Amino acid sequence: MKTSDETHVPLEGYGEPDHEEMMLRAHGFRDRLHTRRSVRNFKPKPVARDVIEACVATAASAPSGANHQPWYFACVDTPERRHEIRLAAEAEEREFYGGRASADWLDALAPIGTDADKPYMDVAPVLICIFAQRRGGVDPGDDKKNYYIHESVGIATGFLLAALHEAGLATLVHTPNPMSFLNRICGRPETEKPYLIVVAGHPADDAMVPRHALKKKPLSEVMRWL
Ligand code: IYR
Repeated sequence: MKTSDETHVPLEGYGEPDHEEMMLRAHGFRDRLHTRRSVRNFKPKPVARDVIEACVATAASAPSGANHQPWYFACVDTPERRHEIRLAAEAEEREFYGGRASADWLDALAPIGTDADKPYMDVAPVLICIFAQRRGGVDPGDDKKNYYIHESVGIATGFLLAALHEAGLATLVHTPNPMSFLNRICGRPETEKPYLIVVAGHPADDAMVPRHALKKKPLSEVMRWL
């Protein structure tokens, strides 16, 4: 039996399930995540902070470059601040839809039916503003260079979306560009890059989602064995 030393501890948590059990779990997780949709119609019903905290804890357990955990989750649930974010985001989106976006890009978005209005940012109870830290380290107060920031924060965001979905919440990834206004509104330093906003809450009873998003590529197009 392995024992702990200065730098390593025994691995825990892997039960070596048999094939049947693995398929059961893999299919179960696949089927759960297949029901996730990007939702733009929310209920104004509040979500308890401890639910969001548990989901952020899942996100924050993600692997990261040198385990520096180069992320910060500014969770906004006050209506005034959500409104402030909405107004700033819509200002950028008006520029985007009004000329900054290429014709190709607008064509690609047409089936989703988005425009510069983001009323759901006032309606959904929580906006999770994710920041990527260029500097940091494992311990509080560290000021080391961080590595693979985008990869790390992207993985953590995936964990977060899966956790929120599993908790029964609808989500939308929103990326106004540029979004440096988030540093000001969330009080984050300039060394942090706003990565994206995850809008979270209960879906509206009459929520509709784009048919376009149901079309997922078959496995044969996204993978092969070599
Ligand atoms: N950020 C804009 C535009 C947008 C871009 C992509 I790529 C999308 O998949 C969806 C929207 C907006 O939120 O409207």
